[in-house]
Amino acid sequence: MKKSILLLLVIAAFISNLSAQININIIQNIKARNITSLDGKWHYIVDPFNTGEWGKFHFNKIQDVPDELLEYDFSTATALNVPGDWNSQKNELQYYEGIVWYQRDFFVHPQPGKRYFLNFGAVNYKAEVYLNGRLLGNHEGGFTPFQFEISDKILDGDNFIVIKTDNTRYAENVPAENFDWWNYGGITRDVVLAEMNETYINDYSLQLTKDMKNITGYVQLKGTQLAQEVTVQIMEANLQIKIPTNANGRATFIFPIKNVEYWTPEKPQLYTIKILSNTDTATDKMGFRTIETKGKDILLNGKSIFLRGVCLHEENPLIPGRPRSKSDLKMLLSWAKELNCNYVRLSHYPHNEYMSRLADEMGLLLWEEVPVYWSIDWENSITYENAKQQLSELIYRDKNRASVIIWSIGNETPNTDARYKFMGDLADHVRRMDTTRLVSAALLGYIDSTKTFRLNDSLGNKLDLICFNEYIGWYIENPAAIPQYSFAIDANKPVIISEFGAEALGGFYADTATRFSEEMQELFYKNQLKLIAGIPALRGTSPWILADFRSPKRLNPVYQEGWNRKGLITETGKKKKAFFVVKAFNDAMEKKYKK
Ligand code: GCB
Repeated sequence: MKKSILLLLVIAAFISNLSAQININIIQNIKARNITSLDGKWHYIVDPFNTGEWGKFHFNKIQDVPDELLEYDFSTATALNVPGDWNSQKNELQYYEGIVWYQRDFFVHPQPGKRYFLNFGAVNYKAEVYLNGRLLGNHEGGFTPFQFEISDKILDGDNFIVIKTDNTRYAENVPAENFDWWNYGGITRDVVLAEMNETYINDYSLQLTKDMKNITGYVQLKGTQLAQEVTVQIMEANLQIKIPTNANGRATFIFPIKNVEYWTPEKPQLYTIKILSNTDTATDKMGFRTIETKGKDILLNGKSIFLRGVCLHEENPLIPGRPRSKSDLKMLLSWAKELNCNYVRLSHYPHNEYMSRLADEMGLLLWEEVPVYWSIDWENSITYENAKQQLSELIYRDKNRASVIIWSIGNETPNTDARYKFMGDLADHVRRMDTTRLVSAALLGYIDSTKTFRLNDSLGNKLDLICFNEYIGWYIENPAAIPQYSFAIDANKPVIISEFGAEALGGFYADTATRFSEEMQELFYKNQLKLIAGIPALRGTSPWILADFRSPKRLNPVYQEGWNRKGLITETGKKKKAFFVVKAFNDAMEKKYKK
């Protein structure tokens, strides 16, 4: 065996070993399995005093005899749509933070020899899940999937699920108590029931090696027939490999590629992946590309690129609320495409899995992030484990997406020793889980007496990119003053300005010196883009933000009314003047990097 192949095999085994140690039990790409959707109407009870715990709401009692005292009743309670946050569905729940109980029935005929799983795309923030009155388990973190096996609890015929959801903010949570977006609560993503064979394909990974010559990865079975032969096929390229799984159900592989076109934003080539075992088949769509940095450059498939981006919240401003379907998400990414983006920063928490799958199809590179945002309880080991778990769940879920090139471990965090330890450990953790992507965080800088922006954050040493947010011309002075500023960034790494932006109320026209006017926002972008274009290592920008978004922190009664107005697009979907300034910049950068 060639030395390089041997080394790759060792690396593949090492990676697969590490991911095996992470405590995640989720069927990869569950939507492509034998599933029943449990979306739709769920009964709900708002419970600000946690009465349901004492009243045992999880038993879902129905009054048996007329004199029975029952102080709750799901069967006659009104319903909320799932997926969907509660805030945008009921006027009286717009500002509600606390406990809401959800309940629904489902009917199933369990088949002999099959296994059954309940899978949730996301519940914000805590979920306590019961099936037929029995506790299945808990999940914490509002933006990542979780799953329970219910084979031994499912009944033939009618079943019921009760979930206690709670989006109360606490200082030890991730995110903590203070953040600049709406704290949408509830079952915000799809719920599915999956029927699996006794031994099934639980997880798999396929990655292009750094030399772009091989595909490396693993297949993980679960069940009792763990030692099998599995086949991995890349259909359109006519490639296939057969490999045995070991006693733990794991097969690692590496094989040379032929006839594979690399994935790029310009040509987002995806392949049908089929994984076959004696007891199960899994399918997926994947693209293959490499991403690395070399000095000040970001190399996609070995070629220097510029990330023409924009930041995004997972919110449909037209609702306004959390997106409720794939088409809501497609609308957001289509707006980014109209801005001529090849890149999107999915801030500040893991977005819906559909987002990265759409980005794979549409040709958008992604920055994905966990909500380690502003002030976190840095010295609390439980908080650290929570952040690490959310990060692991995100990486586990999206590791096969070609679009995802950056894992961000947080946003605008204070430069202290405790935070360095917390986030430095997160960075190390990411590198252990995934060696094929870049690690980053949106850092903060400072401005010295000569109006020079500088960075002095040792966390930068742990990261592949220099990314920072800056609001010169909005929180600091005004847009007309921007030309007086300069940047002094001297590291030999690519620089991405992960945020810069200014607010404008769509349709409010005035002069460039008037706050919240479209003209002031337009001038802000003209001056900012001129200024940052002078940074020699600039390799990407993600203006804050694509569309206006709701935030309880934005209280100006005339211009904001609970909206952060830094969108390039209004809450009704209209492009502001600044949109076209950013688009022109993107067009110019596209031309420059085509050469
Ligand atoms: C920031 C934050 C972002 C805010 C934004 C703003 O620096 O990262 O979450 O929404 O500023 O509008 O102030």
